[in-house]
Amino acid sequence: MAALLYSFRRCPYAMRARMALAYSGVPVDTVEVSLKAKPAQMLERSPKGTVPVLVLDDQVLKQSLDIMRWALAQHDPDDWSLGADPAGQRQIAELIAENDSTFKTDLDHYKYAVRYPEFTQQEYRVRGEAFLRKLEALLSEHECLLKNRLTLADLALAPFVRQFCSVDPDWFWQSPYPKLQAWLKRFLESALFLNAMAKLSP
Ligand SMILES: N[C@@H](CCC(=O)N[C@@H](CS)C(=O)NCC(=O)O)C(=O)O
Repeated sequence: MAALLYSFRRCPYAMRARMALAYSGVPVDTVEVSLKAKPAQMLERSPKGTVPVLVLDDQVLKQSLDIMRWALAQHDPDDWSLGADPAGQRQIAELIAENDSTFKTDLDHYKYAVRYPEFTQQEYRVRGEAFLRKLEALLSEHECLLKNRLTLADLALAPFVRQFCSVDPDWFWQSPYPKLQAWLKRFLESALFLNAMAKLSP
């Protein structure tokens, strides 16, 4: 049986999983889910009810990062996982952990500022900019986040930076982060991203 992916097109976690699976070349059947009407079969397999979910013959992966890592363990032609570089692997893990915790919180506050009225949207943006500055510094050293080529970190983070940009694109594209802008632009124009965003009907 081909692997089965439950996905939601605009979800940044699902995007990173779709890109890693496409890159690995593993055949996958994708089911586009409506988050308002999740399929019963998906909920049976993963009661926590978040996407993405990857159903394999012998296991069900319920976290986007597990799906990315599983895909790369099947086939990683350009060594995105930095297989022979334990220090690089640690850097990947740390960057993704920071993205998925503090930056994701700052992003949600910025994006949904009306729901968090203690601070203004601009104040939430300023919080998120700490991470943008960190990425800008990394991108001043190499073309991609950790090397002069893509690693798992770029693909795992880019969908979230894209969301941050989308909250106020005029602000983002004139912000003092030129390396980050160029990196995001390359990502948005990449075949990997464009193919992962191709429309499927629910
Ligand atoms: N830690 C999970 C988070 C996934 C997640 O939160 N996905 C959101 C969509 S972007 C979701 O499914 N939310 C459930 C809902 O909105 O009902 C992962 O990495 O896969």
